[in-house]
Amino acid sequence: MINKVLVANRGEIAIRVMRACRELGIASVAVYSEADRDALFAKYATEAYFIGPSPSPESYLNIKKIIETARECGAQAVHPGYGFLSENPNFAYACERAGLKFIGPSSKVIELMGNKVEARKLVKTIGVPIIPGTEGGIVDREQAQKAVQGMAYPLLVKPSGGGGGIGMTIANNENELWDAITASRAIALKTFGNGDVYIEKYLVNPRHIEIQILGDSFGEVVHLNERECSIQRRHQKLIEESPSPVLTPALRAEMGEMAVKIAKAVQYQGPGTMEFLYSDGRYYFVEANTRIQVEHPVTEMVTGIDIVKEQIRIAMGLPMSITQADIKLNGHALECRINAEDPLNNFAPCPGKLSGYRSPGGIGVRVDSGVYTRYTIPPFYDPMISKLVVWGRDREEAIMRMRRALYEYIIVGVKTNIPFHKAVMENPRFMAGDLSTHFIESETTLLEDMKQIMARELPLETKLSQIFETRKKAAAMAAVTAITQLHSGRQPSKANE
Ligand code: MV4
Repeated sequence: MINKVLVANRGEIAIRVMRACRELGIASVAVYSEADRDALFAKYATEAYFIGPSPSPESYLNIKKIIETARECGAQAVHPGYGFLSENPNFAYACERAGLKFIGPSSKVIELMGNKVEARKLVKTIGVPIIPGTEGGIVDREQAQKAVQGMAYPLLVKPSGGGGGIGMTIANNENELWDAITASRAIALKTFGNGDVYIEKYLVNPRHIEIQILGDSFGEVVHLNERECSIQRRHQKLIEESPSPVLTPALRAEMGEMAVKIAKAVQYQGPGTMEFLYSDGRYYFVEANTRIQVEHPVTEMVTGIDIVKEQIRIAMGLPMSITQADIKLNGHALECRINAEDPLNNFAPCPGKLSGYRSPGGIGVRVDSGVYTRYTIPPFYDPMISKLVVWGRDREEAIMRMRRALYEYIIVGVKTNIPFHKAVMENPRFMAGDLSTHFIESETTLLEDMKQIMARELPLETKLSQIFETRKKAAAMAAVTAITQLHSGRQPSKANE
């Protein structure tokens, strides 16, 4: 029985989880750091406990303190959210040992999938395509040369102990190979405490397509179709969508089946994501994520399934409320991650006080956020303000709706990446669905487009900051209307749908 869940996370995802708890009639417990005394998630919870200083190693990463708090308040389960301890097998194991249900897969599955070489080996044996490459255990120059014999350059050296692109190093030729291995190993050792690396053929311009799966304790596994997450910068995703503009129904079904096969092979429980790279009509498994992901709402919008609610039901030992036959793809969803960062200063984080804040609304708009007007975004954590998610009957409607929502968004006091998102929503290649993981670098006009958008809006921005600083509410409403007048631009084409 679960009637109280401790949420070992903060911000919008903590609220997302607590919302699911409320709908299930379950009490939620927040744990918060010094910097989060005024945070919304701590107020939203049925109970909230202070767990330590602002730096996350002393609070959100403090396994002992979190487990102690869970036991003292009588929670039966712990939800880890994403980031922080969500993919730490030691935390899952510590929960298991303390008699707390870790809401996610078992510590064994987290550990297995956390080792990229082991995950690769496993999916290969069950017939899932992987990128041609080596196993781990690269020790010296000679053995490395041997391991890559017959493989064409460029090659990519990847750490075995952790994913997300950290420490990946390209080798363009034989002369660069050992340096790439040494560089990758050093980063791997420092960030993951494991210097083992493996080598793959480098895909020059792939798309990132991931399959959302759900597995329950009865061995049932379903897939909820794909999300395309190719628009990213330095391994930080910025825009995600579902369905992918590039997948055919046949390929979608095939990749879905492959993802289910992987999950079944490890008796996967809870929501998970199988990450694939897509290039020239082929797809390859790259890694599995064993957590609820930031971009899960995109899938919720097109399937109508509450993934977090299913996750909690699964943790309670209940069967999923859906079968594969119930899962339909309805329309199109887009997500823009709205970050407090300066788009004109290399997207540097820009925490601070939101002196004015009004999020968009209306048909087909969902905003997942943990902020409110006059809240101060602390400098200690990731500077995401919200996830702006829209639904449309097709991609074209979703893009028009996203533009409309972006123009409604009022954030005064901190710089945000909204101008960047506006520029992308009017970019011809984006509109045509021509995406790749190198989209941002290769679209050299984006920065200029963004500057133009910002220049166009400068008078209003100035007016808005004056208004919000003097708190003239009626004037703020007038400015909202005025901002929507700026809404203009190219129409997305249906050509590539
Ligand atoms: C690759 C690749 C090209 N070739 N592997 C980065 C995150 C990690 N999950 C896999 N990643 C990549 N693996 C081969 N053999 C290019 C990337 C990659 C990437 C992948 C997904 C999304 C964004 C990316 C940005 C740069 C590189």
